[in-house]
Amino acid sequence: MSDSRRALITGITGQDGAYLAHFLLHKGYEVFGTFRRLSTPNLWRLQALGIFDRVKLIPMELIDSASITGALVASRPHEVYNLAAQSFVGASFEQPVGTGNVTGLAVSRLLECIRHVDPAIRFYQASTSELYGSNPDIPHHEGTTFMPASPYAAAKLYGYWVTRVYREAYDLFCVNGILFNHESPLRGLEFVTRKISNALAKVKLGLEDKVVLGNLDASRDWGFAGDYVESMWLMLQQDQADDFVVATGETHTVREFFEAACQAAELDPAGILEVDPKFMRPLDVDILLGDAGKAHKLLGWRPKVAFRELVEIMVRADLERWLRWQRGEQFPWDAFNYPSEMNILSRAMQV
Ligand code: NAP
Ligand code: G4F
Repeated sequence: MSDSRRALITGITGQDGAYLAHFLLHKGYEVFGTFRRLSTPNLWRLQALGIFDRVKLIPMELIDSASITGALVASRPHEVYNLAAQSFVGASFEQPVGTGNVTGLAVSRLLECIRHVDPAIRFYQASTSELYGSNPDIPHHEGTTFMPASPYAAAKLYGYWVTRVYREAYDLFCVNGILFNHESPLRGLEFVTRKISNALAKVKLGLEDKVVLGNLDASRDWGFAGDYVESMWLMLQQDQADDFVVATGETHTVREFFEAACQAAELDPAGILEVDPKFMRPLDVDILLGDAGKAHKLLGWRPKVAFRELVEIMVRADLERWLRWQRGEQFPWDAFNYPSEMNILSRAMQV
């Protein structure tokens, strides 16, 4: 073990895990991260950021307390960032029990292990704006009433409260980051922003002729993931454990995101958008808009990338990927893991 500060990131293979690992390495941390055993490893984001060789990977499964204890003992962290979760709201309607276990109950497993292994560990819980759900009272802030509107949000509500309970009952340094949507070129392809940037890149290159979406009227407060991971770290550097909203303070509909992305790709939006009810949820969140005033004041945190720039970054990145793929290049990328991309990838290969 080195003398530098050590961080353990659960879910290091995900979007935020990769950006946070990158951020902490730059701060001089020794970074440990957990991954789960899959039939095909999912390490493309760490490779894309060029940090795969610099992080120490530990196998861990959130439903297995023994593996959580094992990860804590192996890494002896000063800070734990709990980012691992079943994080896709849509899937939580199909897997409500599994989501409750992994996204909710697992927070108790982690906190209980921390309490016994080393109660001095500082703990960050990835809470979410989805907690506000159907509460129309915007902008949402730390005092706004939670009204979860999905099994995912209900599970996160459990995680939020149990984090507070351990703070108060056992005096552990535990915080909730109530982060509003944050996106990037490393976002999973099932989330609407990346789905749009990826689909428009294919339309631009003549590989596809339309983009098929669900609810176009939903409105989200979208920021850049690379900015948001800094707030996680800042929360764990404070004298007092507390909970913070992290947001841009701007909200846009899915339709607006689509139109901005068309502009970035220099495509005419007319005629290339289709709505399919299969992408509608049994219950959706109409609008999210965050007031990050407390984070501005106490953490000194502010978003750097604005909406238009975020859209442009994402569209540019996906265009570049499909161009590289057309040139036959090999590079870290997720399209090959998605059934939605398979017919295009295989059709083009036969040509
Ligand atoms: P993500 O890309 O979906 O990453 C989720 C991570 O959790 C992945 O590393 C995944 O591993 C891991 N994981 C899933 N199930 C697991 C299990 N059973 N055991 C161990 N690991 C498991 O999500 P993200 O966008 O980075 O978000 C990070 C966290 O912030 C999540 O908790 C999410 O709910 C929360 N959050 C996200 C946002 C946002 O807008 N991005 C906003 C608020 C809160 P695999 O790679 O193997 O799948
Ligand atoms: O991109 P989404 O799937 O993200 P959602 O549901 O807001 O959840 C994300 O942000 C949360 C923070 O608020 C995180 F806690 C959570 O882990 C995740 O990162 O959907 C955004 C909106 C929804 O209203 C959805 O119904 O876009 C709408 N939408 C419209 N068409 C679509 C689609 N969503 C997806 N995924 N795919 C569509 O075709």
